[in-house]
Amino acid sequence: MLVVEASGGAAAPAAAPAAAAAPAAAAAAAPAAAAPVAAAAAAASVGSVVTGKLAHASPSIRKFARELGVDLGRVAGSGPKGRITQQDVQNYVKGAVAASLAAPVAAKGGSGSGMDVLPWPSLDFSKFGPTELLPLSRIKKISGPNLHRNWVMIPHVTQFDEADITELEEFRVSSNAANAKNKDAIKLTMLAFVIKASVAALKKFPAFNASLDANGENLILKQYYNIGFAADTPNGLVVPVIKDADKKGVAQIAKEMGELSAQAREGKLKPTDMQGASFTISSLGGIGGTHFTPIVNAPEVAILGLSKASMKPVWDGKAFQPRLMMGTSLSYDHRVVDGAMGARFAVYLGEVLADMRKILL
Ligand code: CAO
Repeated sequence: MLVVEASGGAAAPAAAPAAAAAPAAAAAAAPAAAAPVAAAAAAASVGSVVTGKLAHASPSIRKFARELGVDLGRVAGSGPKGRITQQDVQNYVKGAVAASLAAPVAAKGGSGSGMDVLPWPSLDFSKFGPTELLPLSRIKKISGPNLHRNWVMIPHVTQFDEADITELEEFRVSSNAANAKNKDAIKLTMLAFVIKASVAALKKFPAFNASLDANGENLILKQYYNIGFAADTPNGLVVPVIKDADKKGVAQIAKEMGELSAQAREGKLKPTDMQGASFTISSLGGIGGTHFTPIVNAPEVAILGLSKASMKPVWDGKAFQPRLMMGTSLSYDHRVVDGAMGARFAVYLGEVLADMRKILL
């Protein structure tokens, strides 16, 4: 499950997140950059002979070797009496270059020096049947690299849980029914309640409402609660943001979500509508499924996935009771949040959804 924050253009998810992640990317790249050097050094001994004796070569060959940075002590001579020829020096250099190029492949699986993966398969699919070329949408082209970065750079853990929303759903449905005759009434949505419950959990567990700083050594705790929500549009996924959700009621949040979702579907969201989230929720509750693994939207630290609620028998200590249970999937950055805290956040969120009065405590 893939989510991005847009920060420029209709869905330019990533100027800010990318900038924030850049030092980490650079850090990750550093060992990779060093690898060819090490590989070249190792390769320098490939096919060469270390004699320990003074190399037997003419002054012009010595000059040639110096210009190429070749240590003649490592070059085997093929001329009369082991004399090193120009061809020997050239062969040595060719061997060193070839070996340095091959080294990262040979080191695959054990180098620890970045993503030593095979090239993407390139196939002529028409050999197997008819095909059609469909270009990715602009949103997908922008969000793809962000999702890829977030997937490979953030050590994700996803905590699955179930929230008992029986009473909450009854309250939501009865409130909407009571307002049904008022044409200006706002339809209260489950997601709006979950945004409110999430703010309570973020306040209790501030590390979730935070970002790692650029060098990955400090946590920037945010004192605002801007909640992004994934919205499905014909062109792809966008993440509008409800600003200051802690200061708004459920009806106001539901109203803003309705407006932002409509603008998202019409492709009319402004970049500022998609910036500044401190936490994101992705709801597939209107579609189906039990759980999924949302991808953290860097530089945020966590994302909550909601799945479709269904009636389940829940043991109350004496008997099974029919309860409306909603799957929750909390993905978090394990560099920031440990497993116990992840589970506590999910449990607390479930408690709040089971009884929203907990927020008042
Ligand atoms: N369990 C069961 N039913 C649910 C539910 C849940 N958790 N959440 C919503 N529903 C039901 C609602 O009751 C409603 O049914 P009715 O029309 O009969 O009342 C229906 O689903 C639609 O719900 P909604 O109007 O409240 O909309 P929503 O809050 O579920 O979703 C929005 C709004 C913008 C999130 C949605 O339009 C959307 O785009 N969802 C997809 C997001 C997405 O793609 N996420 C994945 C991102 S990662 O790739």
